[in-house]
Amino acid sequence: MGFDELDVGTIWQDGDFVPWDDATIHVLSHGLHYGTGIFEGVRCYDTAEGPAIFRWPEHLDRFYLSAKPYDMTIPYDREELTEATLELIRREELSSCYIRPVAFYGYGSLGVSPGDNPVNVAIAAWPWGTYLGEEAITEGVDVMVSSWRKHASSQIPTNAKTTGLYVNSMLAGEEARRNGYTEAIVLNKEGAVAEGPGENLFLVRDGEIYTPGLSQSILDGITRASVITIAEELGYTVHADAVISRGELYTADELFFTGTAAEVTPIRLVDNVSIGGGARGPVTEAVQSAFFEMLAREPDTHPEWFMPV
Ligand code: PPE
Repeated sequence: MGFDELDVGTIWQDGDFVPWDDATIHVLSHGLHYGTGIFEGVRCYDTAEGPAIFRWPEHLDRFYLSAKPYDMTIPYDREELTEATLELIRREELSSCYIRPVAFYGYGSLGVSPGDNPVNVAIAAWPWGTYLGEEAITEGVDVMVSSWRKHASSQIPTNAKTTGLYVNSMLAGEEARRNGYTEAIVLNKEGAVAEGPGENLFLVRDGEIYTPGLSQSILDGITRASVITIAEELGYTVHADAVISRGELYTADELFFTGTAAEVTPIRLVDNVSIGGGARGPVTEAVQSAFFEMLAREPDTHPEWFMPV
């Protein structure tokens, strides 16, 4: 996705709405050198009840929680960030968009200690379609088990959405794409399945659903939590605390990714092994269509998950 072709003019930066091209920072900003930032990815959908942000309070919760291990005080409260986001979407007249709040240690001094450097905060919103390609949602994607392992949570808090963490995601994803795959699956330090570079992972076997537990070095995905709820409402048994071995990927009946950007994306091939029938499976399809119905709010099954714009 390139920004050049986007018709979005404004970004909220440190309390002000500024023209898109002016939302810049100093090259000696701490966060650029040391990855000391935290961020969120949120989607606003054009629902039957009007434009609405999906699970905003949960994303805000995670934003503040991500800052905690880094002793980073975000100098705006929830109301300020909520107002800024709503105002941004209204100004840009976006009916559906991706929202990217980011906070990082800014410019002041260098050296690993952030010292008294300010914490800068920005929020941008722009239209963002499917994450893994137009056909991914129906056809599924081909993925590769990365040779890179996920950070252990003893090395870096993997439950915080830290900018620096994503160099690992980039390495894994690019390795997969160099090898002709669309995306990677990343194992944790113990060799069990963790997640994708920017997605949580679900496995279907004998009609039941499994997903790695929070102790497996995964992000506590908000789409993951929503999909668990929806799958249970559909009557599926969900094992949300699973430990999944690499071998179980190849023998799974179905696999799918979840994430704000990826939504629910089927996986049809891992390494060179086709999964199930090599196409989106029936459980994935059932969960996926309930998920997209919920997002369209037709029917309005989870109104409590939406904040109107
Ligand atoms: N794991 C990782 C590592 C991850 O980055 C994401 C979101 C998830 C799981 C799913 O979490 P959730 O969005 O709360 O369901 N990845 C974000 C960034 C993607 C990007 O390329 O940038 C996202 O989907 O917004």
